[in-house]
Amino acid sequence: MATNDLDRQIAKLEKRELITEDEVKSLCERAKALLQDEGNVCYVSAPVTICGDIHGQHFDLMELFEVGGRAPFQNYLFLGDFVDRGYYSVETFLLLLALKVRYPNRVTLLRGNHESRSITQVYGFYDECIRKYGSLVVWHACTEVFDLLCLAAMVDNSIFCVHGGLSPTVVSLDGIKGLDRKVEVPQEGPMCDLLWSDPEEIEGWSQSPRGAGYLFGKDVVKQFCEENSVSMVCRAHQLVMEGFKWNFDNLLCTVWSAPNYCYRCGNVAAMMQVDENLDPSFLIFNAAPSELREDPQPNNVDYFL
Ligand SMILES: [Mn+2]
Repeated sequence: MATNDLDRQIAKLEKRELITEDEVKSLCERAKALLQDEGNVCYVSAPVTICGDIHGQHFDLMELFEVGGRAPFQNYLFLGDFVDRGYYSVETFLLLLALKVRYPNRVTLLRGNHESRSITQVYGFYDECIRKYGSLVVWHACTEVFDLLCLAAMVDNSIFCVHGGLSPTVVSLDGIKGLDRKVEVPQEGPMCDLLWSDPEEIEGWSQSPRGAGYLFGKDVVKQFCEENSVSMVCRAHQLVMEGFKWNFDNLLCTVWSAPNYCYRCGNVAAMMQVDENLDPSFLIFNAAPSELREDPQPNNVDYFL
């Protein structure tokens, strides 16, 4: 696939125009070849803009790029949950994937708990693929890419980034690097925990109300940071009304990048900009203005409910 083909596909996907099934297949093959060689923990250099959940809100992803700047002029690290819930999971994931393939050193995509066969069959992406392409070819191609997405990232060997949180069974970076990630997200175990866990004001570990992953306290994060020479943990996975939230005396930050989540939560969204000195600052953004969007009405879409 030539670069100008890729640029043309990016231009279409930015306008929420679908690319052909054959184009999706070859884009996914190229992405798989690229991701195949990555480790479970990928290494990213600052400056970089870190983004949380997107969930198929394509108009708002374009607003994110409007506010945060475009790749390749800005480096981006997305913490997963590209699909499900919103109306444009297909266009959202394919756009981010095309940007990854076009600018591999500028764009990093981590796996979220929604980048999974079982979850997408319940929360929208599977149905959207059938509705928009009339078959499961695109869903199959995308889920094969999901299996290769990195589990975590380190920014300048200092900031540990992951979709959900930590795992009680893998408490070192080397342990995470040793996992077999190239599988469907398991229902339990360390890989599941990294994608599903949440911080909480507790000591140690506790069962998660989500039914997957764990809740973990400040002592857990403190120990993880000390033993792995990590300065802080940056993660997504939980809606935050203000777009970002610090926990545990600034040892952990949650970043959320889907404004007015599910088109009704009323929250703002954020990106964390990490500069050359590893100092974080936040860009806050709102949902794309309603006069610019043509989202279906929530009440008319069955899968949304
Ligand atoms: Mn999530």
